[in-house]
Amino acid sequence: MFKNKEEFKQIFQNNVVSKLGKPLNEVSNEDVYTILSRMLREFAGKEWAATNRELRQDQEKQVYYLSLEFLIGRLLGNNLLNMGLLKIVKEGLDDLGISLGDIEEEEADAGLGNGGLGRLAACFLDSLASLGYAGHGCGIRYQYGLFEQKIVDGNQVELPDDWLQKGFEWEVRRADRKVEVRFGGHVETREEDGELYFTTRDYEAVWAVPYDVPVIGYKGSNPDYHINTLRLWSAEPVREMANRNMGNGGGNYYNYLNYNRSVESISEFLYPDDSHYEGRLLRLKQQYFLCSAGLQSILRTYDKLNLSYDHLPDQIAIHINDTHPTLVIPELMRILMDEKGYGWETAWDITCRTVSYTNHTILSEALERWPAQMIRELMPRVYMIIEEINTRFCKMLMDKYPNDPDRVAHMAIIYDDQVKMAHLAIAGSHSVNGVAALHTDILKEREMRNFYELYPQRFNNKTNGITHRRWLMHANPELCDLISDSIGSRWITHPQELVGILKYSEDAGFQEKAAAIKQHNKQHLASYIEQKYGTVVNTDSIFDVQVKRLHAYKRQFLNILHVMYLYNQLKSMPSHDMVPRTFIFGAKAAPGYYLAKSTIKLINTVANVVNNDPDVKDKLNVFFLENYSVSLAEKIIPAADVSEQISTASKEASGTGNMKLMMNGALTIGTMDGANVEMHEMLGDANMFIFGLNADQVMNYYQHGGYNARDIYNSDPRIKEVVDQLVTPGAFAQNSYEFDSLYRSLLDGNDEYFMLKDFDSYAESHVQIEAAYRNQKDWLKKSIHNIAHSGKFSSDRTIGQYASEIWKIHPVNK
Ligand code: 26Q
Repeated sequence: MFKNKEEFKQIFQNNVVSKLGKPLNEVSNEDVYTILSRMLREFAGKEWAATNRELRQDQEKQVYYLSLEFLIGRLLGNNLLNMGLLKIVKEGLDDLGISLGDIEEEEADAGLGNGGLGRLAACFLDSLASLGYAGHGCGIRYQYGLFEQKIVDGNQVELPDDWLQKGFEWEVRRADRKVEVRFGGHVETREEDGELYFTTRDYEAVWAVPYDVPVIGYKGSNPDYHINTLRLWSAEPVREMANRNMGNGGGNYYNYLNYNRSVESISEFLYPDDSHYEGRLLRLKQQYFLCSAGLQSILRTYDKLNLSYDHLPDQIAIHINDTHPTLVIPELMRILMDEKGYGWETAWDITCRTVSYTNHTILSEALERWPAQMIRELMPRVYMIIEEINTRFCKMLMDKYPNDPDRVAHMAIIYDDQVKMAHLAIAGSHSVNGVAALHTDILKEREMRNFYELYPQRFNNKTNGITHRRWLMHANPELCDLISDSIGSRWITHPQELVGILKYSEDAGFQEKAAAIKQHNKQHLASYIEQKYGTVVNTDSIFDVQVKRLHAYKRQFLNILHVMYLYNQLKSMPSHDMVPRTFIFGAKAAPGYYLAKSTIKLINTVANVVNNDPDVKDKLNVFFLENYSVSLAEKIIPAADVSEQISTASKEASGTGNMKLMMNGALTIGTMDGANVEMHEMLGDANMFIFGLNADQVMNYYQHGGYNARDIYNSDPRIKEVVDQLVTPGAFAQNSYEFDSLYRSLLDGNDEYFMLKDFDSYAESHVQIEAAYRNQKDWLKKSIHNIAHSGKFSSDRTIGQYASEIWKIHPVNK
């Protein structure tokens, strides 16, 4: 590769000439992007092969992280960073009059995920590789990622995300490693010497073709690179199926074309919903496609070891990211029994010791329950095995709780002709974890209490984390340099050592530099907004940020109601001395989620009024930034002063945006929910603004009633005014119906998410934020405390815990 800037420039220019046949002054940014990423990929390729060789030789235990989502975002900048080449390349390109930042903008985001769960998988891959673990991702190469969001007249419009259009430079197609996945057909059972044998006939076959993406670990001062693999599967038709469809069976060429279409649809798009499970056949097909293909390739690698399958759990760990890949459990059972000749008991033991499961939600509407009939038709043999798992599981329960048939019914895997995937996942794995302490407690004490009583040793907590390499070093390089200049750079490999900057929390010099960096980041974001939307942004205002998927429980609605209240206040008291605020939103709504889309419309409607009212425009601004994505997050988060983490307590399993914002020095206004609780544990009331009901209070209301939203509406004039404004044409609404369902969700629906209940204490916290911000020295001290304590939330800590406590793996010895 290249060891210094001059070498880089030489090689880069040679590539430009040999690959493009153009002089340097004629190349476009897109050309530069392509050349640069190819250079890196080729270079990484050699190191990748070296890691693979090493893993084979050492016979290290391998982890496979199965996930329907990997929200990896852009790779150029991060790969440069992790390879230790960022500085050389940036300066080299500068010399040639090219800005690396502009080149990075050429890359399409790999948006193969909805939100938290998908981004967590991506952060985990970065930590696995950076810590030197043999841990790989296994997912689907969706042709279309999460939709591109446009705002038209204040409304969300979804466009297909054609991210592969210009090619994806980081992937390698491995047609030689394709595997066959089989759907449908019927099972033939035959008995021989007292043994039963099962064969599936007349199935439909599809090819799963892997595309491998190198996951390059942070090199730091290591002599070697550690490069794992993210293997993404793409569905392709099997040509021989043409014979079958066109042959004597009465089929014809049109059948084959239909088959082609239906195969391609398997990996065509990502389901754009992160909260409402729907029993869609195509989604189930995607899930089985991933499990079957992933497992075949995992076992093929294992076969090279020439060990008996008794040793599988010592060599392989399979982790399922929520219940979406749960079918890996019956699929592994099928292979062990039907193909490897194991009996039930041993196969079950091997399976349970191999698989582990993470739960990411307690929202009941998100729990997967597939109609039994659907699974039976799509994978008949797998369904037989699920039935047998259920029969044995229920029998065991009946033996254990002979007088408690209700409990057995509640815990059954198949009930009411539905397969409960969470029950299957718990029964068939050795570890079940929640993603924050509070979330795990709620699982153990409420949602999965029966399972916890049955298998207490399986349940454990692994509080989520984020990779500080992308979210601090890459997104906020100036802050990263300030930290390293002050405490050295050991924190980069030991992020908990960020606490070292605490000693500078009141240091005027450090504070000034931190303030200047925040200001610079705010200007950077402001120019993005000004360029894109043509609106001026007041960079002397508090940047108050809420960026995440749009969902009722996340309460963007509460935020905008409060903005409406601030506006009303300013209008009625023009001389009101308010610290200027800029409220920034970024959020995609599931395309079929009406209330969420109405909330987007409301935010844009309020923005339009507020930003165009000369009475308030110096003090209050609202921006909805369209198409929130990983790359946009990297622009917004370093510029934030305030982080809105305001979910109804008990609803947000963890949250990870909260951690990213904390790490970049934003102060949190939040409820005692998810990982906020653990942030508060480290920060205390002095450095965080906690408000609202806690989880116990919320769950008590749900259980025992006693909340009346209308009472609050009637007794608090601030609330009555903003709620009425939703349906009264005038200040905001154009007519009485466009926000009617939002209005009704509060009053007729009795405010399921306690927005009105929490409004007063939320508003009070905002008053405290304002007061705190007026004291800049004190604010900076709080901000530095946030950065200092964010080390706990590095995904390196999280992955270390998964590795030692669940997967039992060690870093590969170099
Ligand atoms: C399921 C079946 C069919 C179609 C879609 C789905 C589906 C897809 C995505 C269900 C859920 C999701 C995503 C859930 C998610 O992102 N959960 C978030 O996970 C984060 C990482 O643990 C947590 O921090 C968040 O609190 C949690 O909401």
